[in-house]
Amino acid sequence: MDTALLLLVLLNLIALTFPAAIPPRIPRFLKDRLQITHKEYSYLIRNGYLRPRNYEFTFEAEKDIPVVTDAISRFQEFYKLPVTGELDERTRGVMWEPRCGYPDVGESLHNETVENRAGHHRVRRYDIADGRYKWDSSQITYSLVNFPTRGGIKLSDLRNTIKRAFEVWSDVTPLVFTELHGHEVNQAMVRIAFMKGRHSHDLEHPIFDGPNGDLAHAFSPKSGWGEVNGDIHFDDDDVFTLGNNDRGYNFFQTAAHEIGHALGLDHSNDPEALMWPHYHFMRDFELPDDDIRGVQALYGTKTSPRVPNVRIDQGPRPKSTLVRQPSKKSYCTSGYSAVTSISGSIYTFKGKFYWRSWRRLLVTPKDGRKIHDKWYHLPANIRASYQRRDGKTVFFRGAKYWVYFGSQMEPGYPRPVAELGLPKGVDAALSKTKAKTFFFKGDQVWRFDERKKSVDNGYPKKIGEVFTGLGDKVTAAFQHDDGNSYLLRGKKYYRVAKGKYEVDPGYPRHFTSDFLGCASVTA
Ligand SMILES: [Ca+2]
Ligand SMILES: [Ca+2]
Ligand SMILES: [Zn+2]
Ligand SMILES: [Zn+2]
Ligand SMILES: [Zn+2]
Repeated sequence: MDTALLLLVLLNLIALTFPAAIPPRIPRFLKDRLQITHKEYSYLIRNGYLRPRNYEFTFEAEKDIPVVTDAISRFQEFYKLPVTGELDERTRGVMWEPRCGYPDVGESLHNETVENRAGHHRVRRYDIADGRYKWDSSQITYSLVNFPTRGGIKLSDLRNTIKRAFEVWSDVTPLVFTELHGHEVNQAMVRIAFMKGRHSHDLEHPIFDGPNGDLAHAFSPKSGWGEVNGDIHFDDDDVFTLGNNDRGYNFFQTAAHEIGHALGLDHSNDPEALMWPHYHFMRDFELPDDDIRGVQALYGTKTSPRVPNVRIDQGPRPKSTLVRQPSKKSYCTSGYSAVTSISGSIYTFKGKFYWRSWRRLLVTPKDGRKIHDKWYHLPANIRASYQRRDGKTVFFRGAKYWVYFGSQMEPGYPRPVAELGLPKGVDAALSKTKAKTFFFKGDQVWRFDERKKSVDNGYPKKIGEVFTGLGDKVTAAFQHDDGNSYLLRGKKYYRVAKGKYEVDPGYPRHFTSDFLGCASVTA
């Protein structure tokens, strides 16, 4: 591999650490014009200020500059600084205060999308994401998976401090917290661990930054993070202590804050609140009113619980924090009802779940992610999907189709496929050229003109009349960024080269081996 290609691959891997396509590094002309460092730019992305996250720089100053200055303004607004859109010394100072690694606004660590929640933090102080991310049970189990290597807190003191941090929340709600020990540690709903740097196989999992900066992060219940939902990670490069001194950060208050996230609370823009993103030591700690209102909005008050006090079986947790166990029905042996290529990533769909891979590297957890965590209001059992050349993604199921820009559904959808001149229940969609998209159903194929928005004359035809060597059924298809078309039947796929309508020699091959990085399967 030559150096330029290697660099390209590395840059793309870096891009994967962010859930959407805004570049992880700022273009030089913006960097110079706005006097912003890569580190500051990356802070704005990480904490949810750069929106939309699927923005691509145009290299036209009048378009690109406001994207960044608006992000700085939103940051200044959240932290109650003079809103100038410029990184002055005071703004920089606030930016590098020790803080929680959970984002401040818009996107939070409970899903990959942003825009529909913009503005909530202005309406009210605490933020509970419409109450979607909470535990169904008031009986919540937690565990201590490992221990800090720095700071020298005795294990018994650590346990006791965590217990008191949970009591901060159970004092004002019907919640009951129980610690699990020994072999049950990984079955707890809230698992607490001390981790350094990159500490997960999930490339989208936030990375710790060494001493200071981010001190900890946590994942909302029932969010899109799979097995780490509800978990709390402390940065083991930071020093935690029991008191308030220069040697480290107060463990009790940091833990109480992170438990707030593990219960479903987002950051508050009330600087007095425990859920304020920064670490501010509070003398004579008492849970502030804003946090009480927040947690009670989710779980009810202590005297009149809104949540029935019934244990709901959450199911066993995976065996280990860091090593994912292969599920019985592996994504490697599965067939997929739809496959699409979006900006170079392969998305596969089955039932309620989707998987994403990039250059054979599975980016989502092996058990997949919920479709509606990425595409709001999109139903399960998607049968066909393609990315239109205008960047929008189109999904088909039964008699309807949906159009999305990023994670947002376009207004007015779903709409009937009949208006496109297509039959109900298409099996697959292939955006073969800029102007022409092919739809497959049974042994027939329709050629759709994207400009005229209608099916071309003479269609449908038999698949064999249009594509040679493909057989008489296509179950999924995608046009990839290498210019080739890929068409699946069950677990196998055929490649049709750019500009051609004939299957390349050497096909079919096994789809999950070539695109999801699975071990080769003898066909
Ligand atoms: Ca840190
Ligand atoms: Ca399909
Ligand atoms: Zn936080
Ligand atoms: Zn983590
Ligand atoms: Zn502060």
